[in-house]
Amino acid sequence: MTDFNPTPADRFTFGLWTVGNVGRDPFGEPTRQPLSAPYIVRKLAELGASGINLHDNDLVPIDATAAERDRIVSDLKAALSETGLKVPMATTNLFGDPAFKDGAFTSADRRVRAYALQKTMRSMDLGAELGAQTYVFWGGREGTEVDAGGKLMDALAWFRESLNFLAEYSEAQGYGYRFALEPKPNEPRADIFLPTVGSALGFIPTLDKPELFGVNPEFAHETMAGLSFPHALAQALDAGKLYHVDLNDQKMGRFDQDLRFGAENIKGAFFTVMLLEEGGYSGPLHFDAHALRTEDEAGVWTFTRGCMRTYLILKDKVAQFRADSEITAALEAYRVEDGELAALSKFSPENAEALKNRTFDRAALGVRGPGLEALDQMTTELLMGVRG
Ligand code: XLS
Ligand code: MG
Ligand code: MG
Repeated sequence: MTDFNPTPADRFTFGLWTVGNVGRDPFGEPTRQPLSAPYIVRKLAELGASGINLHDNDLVPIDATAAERDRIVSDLKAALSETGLKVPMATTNLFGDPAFKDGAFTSADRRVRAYALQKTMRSMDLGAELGAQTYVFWGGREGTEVDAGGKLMDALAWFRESLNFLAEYSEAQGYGYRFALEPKPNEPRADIFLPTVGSALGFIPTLDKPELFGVNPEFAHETMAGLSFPHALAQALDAGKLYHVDLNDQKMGRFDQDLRFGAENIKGAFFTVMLLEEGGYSGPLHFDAHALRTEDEAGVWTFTRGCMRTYLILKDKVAQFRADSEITAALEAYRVEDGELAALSKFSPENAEALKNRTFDRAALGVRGPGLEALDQMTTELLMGVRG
């Protein structure tokens, strides 16, 4: 693996909405022409991706007739079977239409909540028809600008009610979906419900079928919250709840940028790849990012290649990190073990008593330098390509 050319075995996926992003922002019109779904599929296959993901309306316009829907879906299916690309994940656009301006599952209007359920069931049908196994819920409009409506507690109950309904629907239809909640702190709402990975992990056990629900952490979203993405990822892995992942990059304190993976925080990207490769995750590696608004179509494909190439280079760096004897020795020195204390760390009344009576050399514990400067400098130099 020295050419860093991806193949489907690398499990890289992109959203139709990511490579298809036309460069619209709140202040400016699109800068690129829309690309059709079959064209995107063929291009991604050429570049070595393994799949595409979609919102219902990335593919089928919200006002399409049944006949139009069937034609669009069959054109996509033809491109999928021609290229072997898969659709591992699907999701619903519950944020674009004005009907959802004050929330979908958390709207204070029962009619909007019911419409959101209907739209999601239809979108789940579409995903299942395309073979999707993971279903993502990003609650883009589930939030508030002002709390004067007094719905903070109700909103969580309404959210729960909808997710419980949809989990039952998936089982009744035999779809077998695993659901992944995608947290985000803000944008487009001022405050979005379930703003961080930790919030979503706390909410899941309150659902009727918690085993069907995990998280879809996104690098940019945790960064927007001022948090560390690798920390969020580790907690999701530890909980056995990493059901999907959205890879991209982001400058802290900015609007939602969806930058190319590794474009900004290369060290964060490195530890992300390390966790994904070593933490037991075997799902799709999804890039939820888009080319800069400045770019033309050629820039979109440069961006696409760049995301995958950076991941593969960092995967190679992880292997180099693990094979580096000086780094391994420093890591070993960082951890201090003591057999007797390890035995005392399992609770029993006797162990508790023994630990309470133990004498520790507190001053010595505070004096030891654990070597983190050296470890971090070696990591930095490895990433800069001057080691080994
Ligand atoms: C927006 C989200 C969105 C979800 C899918 O910030 O990242 O793209 O991943 O609805
Ligand atoms: Mg995002
Ligand atoms: Mg996302």
